[in-house]
Amino acid sequence: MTGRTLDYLTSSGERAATIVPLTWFTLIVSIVVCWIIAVLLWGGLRRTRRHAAGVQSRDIAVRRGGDGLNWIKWGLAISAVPLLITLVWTMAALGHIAGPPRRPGMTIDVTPHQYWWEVTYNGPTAANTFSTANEIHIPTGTRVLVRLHGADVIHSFWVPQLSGKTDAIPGQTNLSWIAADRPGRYFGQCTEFCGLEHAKMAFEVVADTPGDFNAWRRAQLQTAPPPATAAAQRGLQFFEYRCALCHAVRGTTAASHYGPDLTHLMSRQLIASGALANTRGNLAGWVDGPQKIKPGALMPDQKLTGQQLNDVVAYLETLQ
Ligand code: HEC
Ligand SMILES: [Cu+2]
Repeated sequence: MTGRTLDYLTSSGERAATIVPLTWFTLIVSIVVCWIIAVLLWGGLRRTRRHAAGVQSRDIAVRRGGDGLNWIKWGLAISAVPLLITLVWTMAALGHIAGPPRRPGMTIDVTPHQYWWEVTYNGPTAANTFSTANEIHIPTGTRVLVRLHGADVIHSFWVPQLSGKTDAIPGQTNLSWIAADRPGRYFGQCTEFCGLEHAKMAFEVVADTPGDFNAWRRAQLQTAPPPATAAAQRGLQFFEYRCALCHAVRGTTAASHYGPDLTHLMSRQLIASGALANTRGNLAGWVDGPQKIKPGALMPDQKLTGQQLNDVVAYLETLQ
């Protein structure tokens, strides 16, 4: 578990690993340069004070041919070296990682919406295709091509442990890619201001071993089983009449993709784009009053009776 960190000074995958040493190099060079400037400035100020006690600075004539110009020449020559190294290194790093991989091991489609992430895994047929939300599962050791589709406004896809940022622009498909060395959960965040709930538009990349990933994929391809208990059955009826307007559950009549696909809602650890842990209490709180949790989110408060809320949550809990 890597935790909810936007730490970009370490990496967990091939792509980020290419950028991190360059980040450290520029960071250290910048710190050293700031110190050198501070020390020279401090020395310079002391020298002038000593030499010119009681003399106004405007009275000191600038001497031509003095050693002042040498400082500038040397300063320029020395700073050109790290700048040149940074330039060449940046070009080399970009050459390695900027383009999409020529032979990606897997391709997924990610569509950021105002305030959540739709993730689609395309198979050869519709029965092999499914979509989920805010949790992107990938197998470790695989270069995964991410096709970013702009849906409404500009968003930006960023998983600091795995990759740099790529914008999703309406009417356009941008390409990014991610790869993870080891299993874990890697925090991601929208990094382009997209409206009221931009800050609560997070997601997670879950890297599984290839075996776990295939098991997960097989489970996601299943349609939802018919609910067994009376409460859950009432919940499904209510869901098809009230929530199907915006949500899909494969295996029922609910088929709208305006909001997240809920077929395997309970397989996700977080809901509402990372705003809440997926517990029964949080789920009930969200369904009843999403506007209290994410004011401005595009799911209106549902204003349910106690019975309706109970039934619909009982139904949601069957969506393993
Ligand atoms: C007008 C459209 C609309 C209706 C009606 C609606 N929702 Fe939503 N729902 C959304 C949107 C949009 C989101 C994503 C919100 C976000 O994260 O910003 C969402 C998110 C959710 C989530 C979180 C899913 C996840 O994985 O993060 C659940 C659970 C949910 N809705 C359940 C329901 C239930 C149950 C009902 C019916 C009582 C319902 N919704 C009615 C639009 C709607
Ligand atoms: Cu955003």
